[in-house]
Amino acid sequence: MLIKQKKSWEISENEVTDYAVWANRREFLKSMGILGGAVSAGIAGTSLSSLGAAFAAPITGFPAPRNEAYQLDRPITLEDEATTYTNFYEFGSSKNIWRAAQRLETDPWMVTIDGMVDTEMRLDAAELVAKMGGQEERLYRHRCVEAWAMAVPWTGIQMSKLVELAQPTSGAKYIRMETFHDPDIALGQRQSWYPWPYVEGVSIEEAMNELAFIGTGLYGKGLEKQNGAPLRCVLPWKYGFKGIKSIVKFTFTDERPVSFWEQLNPKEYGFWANVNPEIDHPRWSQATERMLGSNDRVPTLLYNGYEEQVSYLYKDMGDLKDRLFR
Ligand SMILES: Nc1nc2c(c(=O)[nH]1)N[C@H]1C(S)=C(S)[C@@H](COP(=O)(O)O)O[C@H]1N2
Ligand SMILES: [Mo]
Repeated sequence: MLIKQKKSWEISENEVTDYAVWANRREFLKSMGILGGAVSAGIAGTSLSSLGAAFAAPITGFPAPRNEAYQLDRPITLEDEATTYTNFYEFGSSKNIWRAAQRLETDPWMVTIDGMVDTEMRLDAAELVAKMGGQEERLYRHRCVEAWAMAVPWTGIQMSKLVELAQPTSGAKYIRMETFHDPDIALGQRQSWYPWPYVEGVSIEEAMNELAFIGTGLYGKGLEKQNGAPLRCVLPWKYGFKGIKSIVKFTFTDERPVSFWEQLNPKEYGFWANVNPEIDHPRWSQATERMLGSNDRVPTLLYNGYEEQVSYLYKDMGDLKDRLFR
């Protein structure tokens, strides 16, 4: 059977429809006088967010067209493995938290973009996705610092589109990202020795790299809660802990953010955290990794196999150890 392959830049019919639904919703809000003066207020969309939350709809547009530029060197991990073996400390420190994560309410989901930007914004996740221009699917490798790995089809949006939307001021150097904080729902957040909420960060240069991705889906569907619904970060050349889940805030700043794991243990979890087989974790080797669903170990690749795309980001950073791990 001949299947017409969509080019990566072609927008899918799904997304066109979704955009129309979204635009109608805006029209509806406008007709009710809710959207009226929002833009002239200090924070654009404030009145939409407080009143509009009730109208929010989940992110749609799945499956999104696959961007064939991103290929894998290994089989795709079974969906069951990737959705039942997850790290999400908000719901507990074991890998088996997928049931506990179902308590998270992800619709509506308000996201704040603030800090060193032209106009601060507060808007629901689906609206943010629509404003960034729709989604695509990419096959990426994923490497946890604990030396397990997977290969999965993410749906999402290139992170550069967030930067374009936010219009950072010239002094901004980093994006600080933050996960929700709700210990009533996420019982792991009652463990007071962790520095909640989970925080991560990237330099704006990194965010502009083509691989940096805001994930909204996995296996052609919206993200499962345990995988970080409704939107998370995906940085395939870095250790998985950089891929912060269930993001509620993007702050543009001139100060390097201190990540959750870095704050807990800076000797073991550095800010840059680029995958490197030659720099061992203080407590284990990083030379090999185990693919989820298998007991075999395969060699770890420098920058998780994405050296060609990302090495320019770190070439002037000095000491190898600092540049590749810390
Ligand atoms: N908010 C939050 N984000 C998080 C984590 C977490 O505990 N909390 N764990 C990280 C780690 S260590 C990894 S390996 C990836 C795992 O993503 P996955 O469970 O979807 O495979 O999420 C990262 N993002
Ligand atoms: Mo991880």
